Amino acid sequence: MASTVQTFRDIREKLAEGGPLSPDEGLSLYESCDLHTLGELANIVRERLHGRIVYYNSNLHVNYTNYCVLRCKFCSFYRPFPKEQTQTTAGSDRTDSTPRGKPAANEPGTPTRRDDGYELSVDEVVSRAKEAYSRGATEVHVVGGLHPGLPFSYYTDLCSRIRDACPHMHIKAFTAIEIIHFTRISRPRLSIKEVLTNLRESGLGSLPGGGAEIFDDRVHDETFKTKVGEAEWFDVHRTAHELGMYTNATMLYGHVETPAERIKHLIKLRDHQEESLRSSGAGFNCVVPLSFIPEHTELSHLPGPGGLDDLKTLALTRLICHNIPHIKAFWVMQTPKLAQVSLNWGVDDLDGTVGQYDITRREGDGSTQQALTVDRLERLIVEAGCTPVERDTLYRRVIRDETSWRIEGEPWSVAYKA
Ligand code: V47
Repeated sequence: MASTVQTFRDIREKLAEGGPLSPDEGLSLYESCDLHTLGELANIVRERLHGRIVYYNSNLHVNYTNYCVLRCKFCSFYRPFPKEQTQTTAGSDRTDSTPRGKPAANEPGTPTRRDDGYELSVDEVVSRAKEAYSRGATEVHVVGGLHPGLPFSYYTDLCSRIRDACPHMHIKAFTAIEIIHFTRISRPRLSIKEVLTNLRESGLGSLPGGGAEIFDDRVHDETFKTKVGEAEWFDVHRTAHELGMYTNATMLYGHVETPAERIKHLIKLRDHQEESLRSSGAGFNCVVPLSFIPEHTELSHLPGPGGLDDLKTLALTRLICHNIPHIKAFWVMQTPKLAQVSLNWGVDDLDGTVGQYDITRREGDGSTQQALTVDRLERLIVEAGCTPVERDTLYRRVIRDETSWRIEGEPWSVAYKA
């Protein structure tokens, strides 16, 4: 068997020539304890692509409902929809509905409560987006559970009303799983292409990467059996790419999957990217490895990944997905401190200010706000020896002064109150 030193030497040569890592090379890197060399290798790729730049954005996440027809074991966010309400709301137009319930906010240390379901009215989502836009946010990221009662018009209205209220705000919304759900609830039933086209005409700009989890049948059956599988996830992203729409891709790691299954997942993303870039031009903008947070889930007996595993996984993602431009550490899941360290392990993006996030919540963090200021994001980046660059969703530079922002190369600008 080749020594670790020899393996690293071979891989370093291959990377210098721009070659892709094989699954075996990925696995031997993951299994090696030499975390520093792994970081150094990942940084060869990252610096070739971006130098010392680290991107962040000024954004708002909105989770419009936690009602969901799925029962994913890794998820602490979903709430079952009360049966009688399914009958009264299914098929009805609830675009101006008042919110039911309140955002889930289990106190740390308390058992998961199943009685705090909520759905936000379109008015409420628009008002949150408007507030963020008026303070200079360039992106709204909207995702939610698979609500059994909201009609497809809720989602198209949501996009068109945000577009009308916030004309230059990029709407990144709906995971592939939600898009499949929309094909099922639309009347007459629409195809993936028709759903995406309708949403795009209503203002949708791009798709986030959620819902991918781990592309493996065993892991799928064990942890998210009721959710559609990888074929449908890729169908949605393929169709989006064919329509010229950029998307992101995630990997939820640190639960029941093995390191080899993680690597297989990343290779599938890389292969898909190759296909998309060859045939459509649009593709994945970034990979977002999501660190599993076990609290309040059916998998709460698992420890979740430690910091070293986080770093190794982020570095491996950079090395394996060499044809996907950006690797994002979503600081809400990796924590700001770990995300900062990862900037020297291949990561070049930190997501953004976020504003509020309801899908996951770490034990010990009792606040309902999960937000960072631009100052804090920039400080994290500078302390890591990197150069912060504010980007929009499509990784174009945002040029900002105290009262307005614009995108490099665009003729318009947006006034805001700092
Ligand atoms: O699809 C659910 C994951 C995802 C847990 O595209 C969990 O830029 C950890 O996709 N522990 C939603 N993860 C979030 C997401 C995302 C976030 C930030 C940026 C982007 C992007 C995408 O969160 C879900 C699921 O994979 N998730 N539960 C959990 N307990």
